[in-house]
Amino acid sequence: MINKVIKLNKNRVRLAIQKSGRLSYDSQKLLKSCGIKINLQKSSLIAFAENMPIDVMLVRDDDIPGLIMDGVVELGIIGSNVLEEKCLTRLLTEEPVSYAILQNLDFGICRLSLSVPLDMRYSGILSLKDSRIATSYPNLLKRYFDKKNISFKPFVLNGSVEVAYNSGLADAICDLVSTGATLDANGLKEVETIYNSCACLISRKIKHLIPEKRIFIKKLLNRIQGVIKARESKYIMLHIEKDKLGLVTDLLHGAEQPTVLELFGNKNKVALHMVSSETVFWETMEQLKLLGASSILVLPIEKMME
Ligand code: PRT
Ligand code: ZN
Repeated sequence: MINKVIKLNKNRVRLAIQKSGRLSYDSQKLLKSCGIKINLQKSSLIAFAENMPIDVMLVRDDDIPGLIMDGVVELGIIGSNVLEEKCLTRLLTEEPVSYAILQNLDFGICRLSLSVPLDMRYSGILSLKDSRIATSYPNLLKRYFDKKNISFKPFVLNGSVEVAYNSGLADAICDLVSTGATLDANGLKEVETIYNSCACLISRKIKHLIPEKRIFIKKLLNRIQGVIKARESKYIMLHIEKDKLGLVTDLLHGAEQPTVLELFGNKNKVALHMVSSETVFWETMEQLKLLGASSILVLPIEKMME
C-alpha cells in the first residue's frame, strides 16, 4: 500500500509554498482561485489536491529555492529576494543553480533597501563607505557594493534587522521595506533601493520534466495568468451618446475593443461594454459623468481566459 502511494505521488507535480508567513495566505488563495481543491492543514507538511495531479508541500520560504534546484519539487512560490540571495549563496558554494521563473505574481511586493538613522547626513552611497551594515541578505548587498566598488562591513542577522542600529550593532541596515512603517518606528530613513522584489512561480528547468508534468504545469500557468489578469481587470458598462464614444474610449486607457449596443427607444445613445486592464478610479467615473455618461457600472471579473 505504501509503495502504491509513493508510486502514485511520483507522477504528480509537487509544489512548495511557504507554510506560514507573509506569502502563505496569498499563495493558498491563488491555488484556490485556479480551481485546485486542497485541504491545507497547519499540522501537516504536505497536502494532496483532490481534483488535480498536484501535491502541495508547506515549508519555510528559505528552503524553496533549494527544493527546486535539488529536484525535490517541480514548482515553488517564493519571493524573488530569497531566490536571488539563495542563487548567489549556491554559486559561492558551487552547488547547482538551475530553475526557471514561470510567472511574476501580484503579491509579496517589497524592496530591499538601505536605511540610515534619521539624523545622519546622507549624500550618496559613498557616505556608507566602510560602514557596518546589518542585513539578512549579505550576498545581494555585497553585489550592490561591489558594482560600485565601495567597501563595507556586513553584519548578518536573520531577523529584527531594523533594531541593529538602535542597539549599537550597526551604522546602517539593509532590509525589506513595504510600507516604511517599521523604519519610521525605529528612527530610520530609506536612502537606496538595492533590489525590487515580488513573489514568483518558479519551476525546475523544463528539460528535467516528464511530458505529462509539462502539460499540467502549462495548464496551471494559463490559469494563474488568467487569475492575475482578472484581478487586474474590470468590466465597465455605461450609456453614452453615440458621438461621445471616442472621448469615452480615450478616457478609459487599457480598455480593449468595446462592444457597442444600441439602446431600445433611443437612437442617439448606446450602451458600451468593455474590459479594462486598469483600475477605474472615482475621478475617471466623474469625468465620464461630465461627458454625459449614465448608468456607469464597474464590475470585478472573476475568471478570464484569452
Ligand atoms: O518562516 P519563514 O522563513 O518561512 O518566513 P520568514 O520570516 O523568513 O519570511 P516572511 O514571512 O516575513 O516574508 C516572506 C516574504 O514576504 C519575504 O521574503 C518577501 O519576499 C515578502 N515580503 C513582502 C516581506 C515584506 N513584504 C516585509 N515587509 N517580508 C518581510 N517584510 C518585513 C521586513 O523585513 C520588515 O521587518 O516587514 C517589515 C517592514 O514592513 P513595513 O511595511 O513596515 O515597511
Ligand atoms: Zn524565511
